[in-house]
Amino acid sequence: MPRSHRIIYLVLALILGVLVLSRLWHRQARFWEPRKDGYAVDARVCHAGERSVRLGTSGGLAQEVLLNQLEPEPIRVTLWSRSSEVNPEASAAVEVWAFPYDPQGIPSGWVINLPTGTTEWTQYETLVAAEHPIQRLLIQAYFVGVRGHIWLDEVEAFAPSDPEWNIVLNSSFEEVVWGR
Ligand SMILES: [Ca+2]
Repeated sequence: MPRSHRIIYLVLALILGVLVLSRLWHRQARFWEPRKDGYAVDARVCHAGERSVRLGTSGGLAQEVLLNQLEPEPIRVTLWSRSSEVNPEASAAVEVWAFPYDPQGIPSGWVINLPTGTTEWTQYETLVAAEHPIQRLLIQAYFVGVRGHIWLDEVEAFAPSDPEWNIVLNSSFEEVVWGR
């Protein structure tokens, strides 16, 4: 095989390899696991800092936070969200699940409904007030629709005993890692 052909094959193999890897690996927000079809880190649209996350139809993400409460204490969860051309029948929400220490215990859930249609950045919140001490909190967002995008930024949670301490990690989606 002529040398020039070998170089062409090598370049084509490299391009193919990069394409395959970029399909399998993409940027993720640290500490946020994708759900369903996942999410995209958006460096062009954000409410604070330089990034947000964008959900397409069938998108989702989640983070589990260890609280290890000794006494029941309400947790205030706040977030910013905006939407673009989301069909009105779409179902989009952030669910907050509070898990008790007892593995057989039933978790309590709270829901923040996210906007449909086209909306500017708006802040939403809920108060998670479980009857029993919370061992861990699961915060998960999902978007089930047929068209449009929903953005999230500054997903934060605070306990009244320390209202300055946001317990959600990478809540503004500024820390980015590569992942699948
Ligand atoms: Ca941000």
